[in-house]
Amino acid sequence: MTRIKSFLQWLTQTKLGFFTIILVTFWLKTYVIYLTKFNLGAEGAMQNFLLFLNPLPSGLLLLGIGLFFKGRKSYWIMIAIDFVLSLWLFANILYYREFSNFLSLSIIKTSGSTADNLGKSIVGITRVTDFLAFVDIALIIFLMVSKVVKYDLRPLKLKFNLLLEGIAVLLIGVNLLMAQKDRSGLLTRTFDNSYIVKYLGINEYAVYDAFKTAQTSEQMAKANVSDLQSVKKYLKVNYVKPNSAYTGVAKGKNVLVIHLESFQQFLIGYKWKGKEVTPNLNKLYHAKNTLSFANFYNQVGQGKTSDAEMMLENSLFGLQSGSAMSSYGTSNTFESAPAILNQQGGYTTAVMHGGAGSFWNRNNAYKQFGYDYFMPLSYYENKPKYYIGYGLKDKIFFSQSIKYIERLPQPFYLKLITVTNHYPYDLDKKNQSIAKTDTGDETVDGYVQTAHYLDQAVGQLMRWMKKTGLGKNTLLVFYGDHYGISGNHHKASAELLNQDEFTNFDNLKFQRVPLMFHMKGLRGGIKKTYGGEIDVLPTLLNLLGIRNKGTIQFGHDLLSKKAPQIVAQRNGDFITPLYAKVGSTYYDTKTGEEIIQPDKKLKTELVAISNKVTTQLSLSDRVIAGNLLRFYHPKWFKKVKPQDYDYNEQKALKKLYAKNKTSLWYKNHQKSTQNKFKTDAPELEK
Ligand code: GP9
Ligand code: MN
Repeated sequence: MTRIKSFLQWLTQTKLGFFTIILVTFWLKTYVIYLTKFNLGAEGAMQNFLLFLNPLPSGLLLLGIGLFFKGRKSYWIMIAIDFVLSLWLFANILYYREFSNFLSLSIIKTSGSTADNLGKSIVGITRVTDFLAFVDIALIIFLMVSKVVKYDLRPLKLKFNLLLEGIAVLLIGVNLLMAQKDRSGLLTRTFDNSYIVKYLGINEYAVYDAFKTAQTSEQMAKANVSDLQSVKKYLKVNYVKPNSAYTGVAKGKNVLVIHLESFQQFLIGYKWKGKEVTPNLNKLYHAKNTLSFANFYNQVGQGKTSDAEMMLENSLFGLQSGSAMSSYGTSNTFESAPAILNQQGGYTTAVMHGGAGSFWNRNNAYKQFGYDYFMPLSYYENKPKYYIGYGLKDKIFFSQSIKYIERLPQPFYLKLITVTNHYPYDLDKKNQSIAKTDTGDETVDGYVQTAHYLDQAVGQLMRWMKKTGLGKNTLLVFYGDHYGISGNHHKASAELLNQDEFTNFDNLKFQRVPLMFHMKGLRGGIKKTYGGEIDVLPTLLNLLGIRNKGTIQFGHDLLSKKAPQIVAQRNGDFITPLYAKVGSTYYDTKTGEEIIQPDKKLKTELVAISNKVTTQLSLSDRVIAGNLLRFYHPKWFKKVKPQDYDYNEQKALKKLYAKNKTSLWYKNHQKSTQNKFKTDAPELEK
């Protein structure tokens, strides 16, 4: 009894006791807010442990500053620091509710109006429980006013204070190491702000974000109009006229882009145990009204999916490290596909994805791209059995997307981002309908299963399109975003391909992914042209008959007779119909043999190609890092204002459901076409 009493006395009557109260309440409050106000998706013991731990180190460090002061001041400084931290938490609670993302300096800086808008609606979106963010402060002030807590005016030893700060820094370090171990590339690859909060904490996120923002604005400040001039000059010299035989063949059609997650070209036609892995896509690949590309390469870097998107929407490369969409998507100016199609073709534009809206910073970047709608996971009904890995299972995702697709005013430009065929290629038993491969490499063997599942989902969507007639006036674009089996699985990859070995050159060729344009009446065929993701936008714009001269795009029309056919990889490797380079080794593309001693002429040629590749990449990097498109004012393009876009579900759906005579729903006698989508998804069985 006396022990408890003396502990309470210590808590309330010594400075260190007070510090303990303020630190522990701050810690617990933050943790409760993590669990109740954000969707951080902590999985497994390590992530849950770090989520619990992470408010402590920064709390110790920051609140500890108060200990350096003397007398009463010390108490009030701690409270003031607590208040600032709580305010940050509170602001994030509100922002997160509206945007499913965390506040970023670049948002506060560049789009004052986002803050304005939020300001106006703050009252509307605030909930009583949000004030939990200040509950500890209220409690502490109450304890002080009611004199339960008494000032202890004795100063603490400087050495002791420094020791506490030292421990805090050490804890931050340990936290960081544990986080990096669980999620490598956490700080460099810029996946998702919520990852930083989950692993490191909301205060560390603030520092991380400030650092990133400072870094990007410094690069931006250095850039000027003359940088854009050099890019323009380069693009002008390297301009390739598109193939006029294809110009406008898809004019005015809907464009439906199907993002095939982690889907490699080798899957096309691949059989396992006598069974086709992707029968629907195989059929499409060979169909007479499909333009298929046999030598189409992914060109992504660390930004993976987001790099693929960056290339497809902008014909700009991803960056050497991190994700361009994450680092620059919030603040940069772009001249992207959705905005171009909207302005030049009256298209309504939308992205649907059964994963988190904040992943790869989509919910900010899409506004800069000019997407009218973005429907991430929060727009979908989610149940534990619907979800796997990074999002809804594709069949569920498609089946629930129908109600949005059919409401889109036509013509539309729509991208559906699938995700079930994603590492680690896990699929529940009920959804498995082809055997795993038997290389013994666990990360590889499930790949055919999830790919098969994705293919079935695509088949179901296609049948719905046929039944509803949507297929008649839609140009379908299929593309694989990047490899599914990384270069760390040479042995298993050799087995899959039924080869004795799997060389670095094989791995380069393994980077091929599908690209198919499918449309009723399209003059198709399997093209051998070498190209990559950077080329999709110019090719698409030509098919749609949309002017594309003088734009800042690094790709070329793949159907052009003069397509340069030099396919860059983000690390500077390349492949052409004749030569390839991996690291410092050159290969003969036809034979796959290393070119050991090239003669002088060949050597010069190889170096010239190599230089072209690096020039291209670095100029594209300059466009992004310098935000050069802000200096670019072509007559035919109106700048996109991100504040014109709002992905708030209620508002967006109200707009979408407003009667529109061009929508599929309207044309179907104002009835849903949902019943025409047939799926065998076991989760949806009655
Ligand atoms: C997540 C998904 C996966 O939303 O698009 O991205 P990836 O890991 O493939 O880059
Ligand atoms: Mn991907």
